[in-house]
Amino acid sequence: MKLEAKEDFPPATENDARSGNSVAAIRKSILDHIHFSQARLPVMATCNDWYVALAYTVRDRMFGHWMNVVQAIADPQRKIVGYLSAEFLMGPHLGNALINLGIHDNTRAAVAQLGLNLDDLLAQEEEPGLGNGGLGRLAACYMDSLATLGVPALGYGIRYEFGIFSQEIRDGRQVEKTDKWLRLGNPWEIHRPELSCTVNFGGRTEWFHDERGRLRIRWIPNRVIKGVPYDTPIPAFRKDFIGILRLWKSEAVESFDFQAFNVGDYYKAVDEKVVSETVSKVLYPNDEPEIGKTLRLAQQYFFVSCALQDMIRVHLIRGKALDTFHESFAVQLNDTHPAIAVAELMRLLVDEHDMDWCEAWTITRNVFSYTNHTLLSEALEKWPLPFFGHLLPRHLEIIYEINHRFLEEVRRHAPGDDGLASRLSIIDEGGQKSIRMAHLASVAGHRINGVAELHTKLLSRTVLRDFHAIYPDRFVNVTNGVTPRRWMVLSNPKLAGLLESAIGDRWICRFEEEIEKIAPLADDPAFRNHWREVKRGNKADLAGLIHERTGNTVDPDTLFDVQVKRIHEYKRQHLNVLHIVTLYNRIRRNPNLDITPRTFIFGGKAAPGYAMAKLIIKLINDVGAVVNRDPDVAGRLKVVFFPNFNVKNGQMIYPAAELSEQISTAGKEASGTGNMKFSMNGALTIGTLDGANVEIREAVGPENFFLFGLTVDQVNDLWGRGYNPRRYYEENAQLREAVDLLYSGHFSPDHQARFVPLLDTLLNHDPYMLLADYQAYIDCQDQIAAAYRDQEHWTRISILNVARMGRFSSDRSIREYCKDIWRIRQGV
Ligand code: T68
Repeated sequence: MKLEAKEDFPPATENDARSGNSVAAIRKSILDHIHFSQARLPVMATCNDWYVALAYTVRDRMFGHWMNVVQAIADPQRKIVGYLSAEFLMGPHLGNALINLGIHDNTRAAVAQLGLNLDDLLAQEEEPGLGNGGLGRLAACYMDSLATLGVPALGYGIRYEFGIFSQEIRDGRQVEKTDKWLRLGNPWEIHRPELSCTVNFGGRTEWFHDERGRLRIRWIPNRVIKGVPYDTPIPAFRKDFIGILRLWKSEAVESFDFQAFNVGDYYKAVDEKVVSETVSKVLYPNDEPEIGKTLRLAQQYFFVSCALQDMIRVHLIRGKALDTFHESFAVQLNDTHPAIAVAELMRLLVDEHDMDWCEAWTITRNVFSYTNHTLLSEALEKWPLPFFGHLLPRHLEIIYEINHRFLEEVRRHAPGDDGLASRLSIIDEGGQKSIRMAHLASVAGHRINGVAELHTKLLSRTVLRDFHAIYPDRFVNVTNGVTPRRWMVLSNPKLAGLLESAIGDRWICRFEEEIEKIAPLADDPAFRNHWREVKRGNKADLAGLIHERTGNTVDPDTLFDVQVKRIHEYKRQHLNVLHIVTLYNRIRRNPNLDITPRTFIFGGKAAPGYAMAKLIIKLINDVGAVVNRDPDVAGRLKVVFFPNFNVKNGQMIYPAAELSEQISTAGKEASGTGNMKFSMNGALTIGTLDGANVEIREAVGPENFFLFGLTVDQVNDLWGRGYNPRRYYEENAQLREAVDLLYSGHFSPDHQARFVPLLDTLLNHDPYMLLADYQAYIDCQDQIAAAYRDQEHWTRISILNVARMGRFSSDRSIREYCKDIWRIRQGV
């Protein structure tokens, strides 16, 4: 089907008053929206009114592109990506849209003509924090690349009313505040009530005879809610194309209200509404145990069911029969959170659309593929059987059937190997019976991918080893990538300007081929000077922001050593603290010591229920408080905890960093993506051989990467031999001195024993092997301190880091997904 623009409804064009990109057209459009959308006199308009008017102005300019996507979605020849993710951490839309639409400069001028400053309007936007960290941000980078590569894509997720909590630091501790991001409205989304779906929960199943006399099963739910989609356009970089982010809000179904009203029970009706709306109310922080969290499972099923109903609707609009559904859609499961989609598609095809099981299974297998983001056993999703059956009785039956048929296949493959069958089973029969969601996703997915080479290798040797043994061809690696649009052009305009003056602007969307062209300039002293000026400017900007947010004064001429990411023991922020305490001890011993002055910048949220992570935040702040005010230190060490690390703050922090801390225990970080953002912005990395660090080091060259620490094999070997952390403490005077100072209460005079739980864990168990890696880390940091003194050499390495980051653009990742997983041709 081709959608023709009717002659009497000509499409909007560039020159249209409504959508033109000249300064005058943009200015007129903003004023129109102040009047027609906000109903304000310009003299009375608030900063938010101007922001909203500008957001609508920008959004108007995407609608023409939207129509191109509608064409592509309606074209039965084109496969569509359905990206299913419980999280999309998009970050603020306005700045990104101005860059991608190519109207940044004209907008700045138009806004200035209205007597306003664009930066104030950019600051007005509340960040949509609909994700926890890397996984959600990856989904956002992928939406940007899908649009930019012209691949028709629908990102499906949940329109949480409250996103990730916002973090305040009080007395050195994390305090969580609810994130009321929708308080002042959201001008980027289009409400589409006509595309609503209903979703069932609970109840039971029963057999019945259909009109043709066949015995079938139907689900009699005891609760029905409605999913209402809100669409946000995700603009391509300088192309007439967008991606659609379709997020679902849960609401009460009208019929429920009516039932209650009919019997005069107004309060029951209102209660129904409240309960229904709860489903999309709040994002769960990661690292919280999921056992017993009915709402979490309800959320997963809710958005996945809406998404699949929506995809089936699109497919049928294309005029095609359901048996070709897999030709219309490739559906990616972003981790196991949407894995219930496997059972839901089977239910929709078999129960609702009367399809034969085997045919439905073939389609399902063709449609889905699964991305794994973690090897940590505690993070692998499992749902207890009775609990699951209570919420989704029909899906439990379907999973049993899928499992039964799968295990038959396994037994044919390896007759008599009951151990293999029980290890592979979707149902974990050991202890409390539960459903292993990673197994469900792996049985169904025609492709299973890890997110970095090392991670994919470990995945097929550990967590999914048995799957790899029987289905080796399903496993592929797609190393993560990040978008250079947001993480360079938008967040680091000074660097982008310098790059543009040197090699033009093709690197922005052809990063892999173009960015290496700056490598020869590493040998050009004038270019290196410009490079340093850019970094110095970004550091000064960040220093201003640090002062505003924390009251700390930091010196932009010190080495900016940065670790920003979720707070987790495996990421080892406390190893970084041990280094700080070690330097502090050296200065206390010799106040005249000639050390390279450093500013240590930390940022990140701890899951509200993760006590150890919260204690690490307190540790950073307590150590900072003492070090920062010690006169002997004389400003040579500064420690700051930047509160509320999120996308907006990240955009200020990455460009100012000189050293990127990627120091997880080898084998624990699936990929990392912050490591890529830092390096693209000219920071050098200190890192272990973990996640994508391995590939970053290969790309930039081992001589331009500060490597330390045990490898995965060495870590396993040490566990095998019996790891005794206390031995490292006893045998290493420097380490002992640091640990003892922490034990002594020097940094916590108000509560001497504050850090005992953390220190005892290190000495007695040390599950992340900080003590084993301590000396290697300190030695490596000493080398860095020396290297920083040779600024010409440091700058050279910094330039080479950026030049060699081509592989880490999310455009490359998406090309690989298209080719190896989705079997999609690229678009416009
Ligand atoms: C991250 N995972 C990986 N999980 O830790 C990181 N978990 O190495 C990788 O680079 C990134 O994914 C992208 O692949 C997460 O961010 C979560 O946020 C999460 C959320 C809910 C439940 C479990």
